[in-house]
Amino acid sequence: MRIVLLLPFNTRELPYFPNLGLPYIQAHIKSHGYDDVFLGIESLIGRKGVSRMLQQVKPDVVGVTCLSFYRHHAMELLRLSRQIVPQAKNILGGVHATIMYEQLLTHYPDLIDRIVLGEGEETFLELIRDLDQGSDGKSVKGLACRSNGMVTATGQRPPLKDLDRLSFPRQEIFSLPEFPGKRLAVIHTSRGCGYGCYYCSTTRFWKKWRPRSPRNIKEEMQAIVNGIGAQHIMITDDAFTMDAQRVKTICSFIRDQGLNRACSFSCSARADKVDPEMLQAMKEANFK
Ligand code: B12
Ligand code: SF4
Repeated sequence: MRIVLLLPFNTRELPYFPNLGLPYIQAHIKSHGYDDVFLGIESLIGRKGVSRMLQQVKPDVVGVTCLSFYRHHAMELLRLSRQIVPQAKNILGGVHATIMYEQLLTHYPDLIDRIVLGEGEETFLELIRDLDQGSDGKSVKGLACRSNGMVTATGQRPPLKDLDRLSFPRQEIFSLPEFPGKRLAVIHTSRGCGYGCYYCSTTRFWKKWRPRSPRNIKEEMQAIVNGIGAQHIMITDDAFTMDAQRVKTICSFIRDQGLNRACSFSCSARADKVDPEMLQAMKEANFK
């Protein structure tokens, strides 16, 4: 089974700053025995690079990620996939695809074969296994598709219970020569958020706040600093500071391991979820 995963071009996204969704999907299916998984970042390789990748790999499955602001680019990549590898199954995932699945399957019936709803690792793996065994994958939990001309969905899969079990996403893609300053890495230490602001998709998409353990985060940070020599790690959680004790534990191991001398860190936080003691610990751990 050969799989190409594509991150569409997005003029507002800098090429050295790709999001972690597809690297997580790639790492997960690779760790389950699917080795031929190729990641294409359109902002880096261009439309021509994507075409070349599809021609060379001749994938059985093309997966595209879709946020609202680059949804048109996502559809263009699905169209390109149809032209170059018409036999490949076109799979869409991501926040926009999850929330707007009915509209997308109604408007683009010829381009989209399946939409993976919500957290993608397990659903995509099951779908790939199903397709690999010659089945149509339509009954896999966590999917939407068209059946007999109607849009149908198998419902969202329950969120993963233990994020420590996920393989670390490949980080080499972030240490690209194009990056003009520090060598950057991106890490996600928790999923979801304990709040439910009405304008935000996070709680609907990720459900409750689910942290990884400090030990698991330490392993990934060490691998990032030692492996690619990252000089800055951006923590991209929605709600990194949800648990003050956990933040302090993370800051302690960053200091104890000397990671703060090799590397600086940054994160986002709700203004009401920080306190002076936490900020002091973060300063000592070289958060900028
Ligand atoms: C970090 C972040 C940023 C960072 C960096 C982005 C980056 N390159 O990592 C910064 C601060 C730059 C940023 C900026 C913006 N962001 Co932002 N950002 C996030 C945040 C908090 C985390 C992204 C992430 O790494 N997620 C973790 C990965 C693992 O999740 P994932 O990508 O969704 O992938 C999983 C599933 O979706 C699924 N999946 C995804 N794709 C695919 C594809 C296939 C084939 C399959 C099977 C599965 C699958 O499986 C993956 C693993 O489970 C998200 C919220 C969130 N929690 O996702 C908002 C979010 C993506 N941002 C959002 C927005 C609106 C923006 C801005 C437009 C804000 C603005 N007005 O300027 C800008 C535009 C940025 C740009 N790219 O040009 C919205 C998008 C909403 C939407 N309707 O699409 C989100 C969802 C926030 C929200 N809750 O509303 N952002
Ligand atoms: S606190 Fe932030 S991440 Fe959480 S629901 Fe509100 S806006 Fe979304």
